[in-house]
Amino acid sequence: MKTLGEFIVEHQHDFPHATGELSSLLSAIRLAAKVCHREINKAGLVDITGAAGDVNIQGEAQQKLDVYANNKFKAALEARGEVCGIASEEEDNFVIFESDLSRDGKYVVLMDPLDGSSNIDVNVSVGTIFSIYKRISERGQPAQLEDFLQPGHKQVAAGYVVYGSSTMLVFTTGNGVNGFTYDPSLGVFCLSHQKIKTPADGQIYSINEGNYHKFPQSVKQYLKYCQEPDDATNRPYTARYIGSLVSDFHRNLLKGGIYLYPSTASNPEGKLRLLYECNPLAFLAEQAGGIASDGRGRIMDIEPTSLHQRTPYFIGSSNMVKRVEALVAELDQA
Ligand code: P6P
Repeated sequence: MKTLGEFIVEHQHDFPHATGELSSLLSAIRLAAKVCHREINKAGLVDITGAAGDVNIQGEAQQKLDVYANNKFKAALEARGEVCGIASEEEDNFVIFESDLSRDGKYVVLMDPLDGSSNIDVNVSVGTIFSIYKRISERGQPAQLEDFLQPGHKQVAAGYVVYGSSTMLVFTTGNGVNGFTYDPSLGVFCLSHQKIKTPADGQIYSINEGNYHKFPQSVKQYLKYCQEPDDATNRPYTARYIGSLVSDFHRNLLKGGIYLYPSTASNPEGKLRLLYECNPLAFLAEQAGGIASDGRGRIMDIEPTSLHQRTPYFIGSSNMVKRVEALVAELDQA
């Protein structure tokens, strides 16, 4: 059995420009994940579920656990000094860490502290997503917006915590994807999924088909392909949609499959946020042999223009995403 702490120490020479700071940063995320695990797993027992009464910048009712998770990850990251600021789905603007210790921090972190939180009250899995960049602005100065608006291919690390039937932390520093399962009796994350590789083909598609009539023609054609019987290609595929991105992504990563959240008439830019949902999972998908696309190009090549911008999103098994891209290209040329 290898713990996450042992793994971080053992592999820190793999980390870009390894100086031990990224290791310490990952340890801060590990701590916050344990604290959130504890609260999420007793959410039904204490009055911590339900709306916190506020509305976030997305116009979504904030769940108390959203706010709790945001505060815990923010506090854990600020306490270590490696991070000069964070951006979060739950924060209107980026947050500068003011202490002298943090002002000189080498990294910024972007996160969705509790994705899928509308599922909390019905006991469905939720997740934390995080993305780590080296700052661009001068060390010793406050973090700047430019530090947060970097394309996804500049990430130095990314990962997620899925609070499901067990709690797992899955991350990459650019040297493959590894998964750690939390053992609450010991209070440690143990290496359980080493060097995760996602199958090039899968038989699972994840999409909210309730939006069918608002989908672009290319997506409608892809759904028709998924549903057509064809023994040679193991179709019809299976529809699996939890409504919690981290859970759908995690299952598809391990088993093969594709998650689709296209643009629709009501959401022309799609629903998912580029910086703290799409880019971190894209880093993981590519490290595991998969693909993440906006339908026309690589998610991690998009040059961001705002913190909370959205993008159409197709991620998972490479051959499945490539098929969607081919349909989009075909219809673009029609
Ligand atoms: P819809 C949760 O709000 C989320 O951001 C993802 O976790 C999830 O995959 C998606 O939105 C669900 O959106 O429109 O299908 O309810």
